[in-house]
Amino acid sequence: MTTPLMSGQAGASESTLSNPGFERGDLSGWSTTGTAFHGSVTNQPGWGWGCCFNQQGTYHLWGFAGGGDAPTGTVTSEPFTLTGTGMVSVLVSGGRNDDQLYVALTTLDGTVLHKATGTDDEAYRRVTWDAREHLGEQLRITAVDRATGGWGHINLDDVRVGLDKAPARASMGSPPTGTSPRGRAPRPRSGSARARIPSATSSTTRSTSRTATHCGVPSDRRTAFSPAPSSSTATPPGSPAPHRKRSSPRTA
Ligand SMILES: [Ca+2]
Repeated sequence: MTTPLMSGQAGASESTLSNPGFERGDLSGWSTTGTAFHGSVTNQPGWGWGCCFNQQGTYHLWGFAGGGDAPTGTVTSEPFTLTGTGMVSVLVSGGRNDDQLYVALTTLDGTVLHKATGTDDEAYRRVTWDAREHLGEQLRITAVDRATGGWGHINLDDVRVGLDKAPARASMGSPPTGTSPRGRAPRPRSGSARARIPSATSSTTRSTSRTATHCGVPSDRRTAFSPAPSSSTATPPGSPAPHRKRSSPRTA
């Protein structure tokens, strides 16, 4: 019912990434460590007992597909130059663990600028990062999986570089993380312009402490991440909420 703010339907992203949405059906343009993402590029629309991932296009990176939850590892994109609007957005889903499962925007030396974990849900949601202060720089996208237990996987699709407009809300942070004591459901606040984008200050000498905060991993799980835009939910039109299939009820 809510219409997406951003036109996520726009086919392949125009970025300098050669395979930003895994539409080549493989991991070309990406490099891995470990085994978590081996065999994880899939065209599956659902995860077996539920549906749907709602990936962009045909293929996506389902962290579970290769070897389940147990394997660990990383997958990292080739470098790209941040151009256009300075926004970088990704589709993320999978397990929720801010420290062990996340997709990150990093510098070439691996410094994390922004990151987002899953929400214990396989359905993708779009996360948009305002990276305007890094326009012109070379960056990468990395997915990290250090988790081995239940929900120990992270999924990624459709990296969009410099295409999305700055969201109406602050996008400094990342989506809700597992460390939030307030629970997992961000309160929908339709229409409330909750935060302002400090566009005027984006080119000024903003204190680097902000970047440092993100890079340095918040000391004691302070709420460094603002809630995700509630309007870009992972529930697309026509998609039933994922539910567990129970054993079929017995009828007389
Ligand atoms: Ca895709």
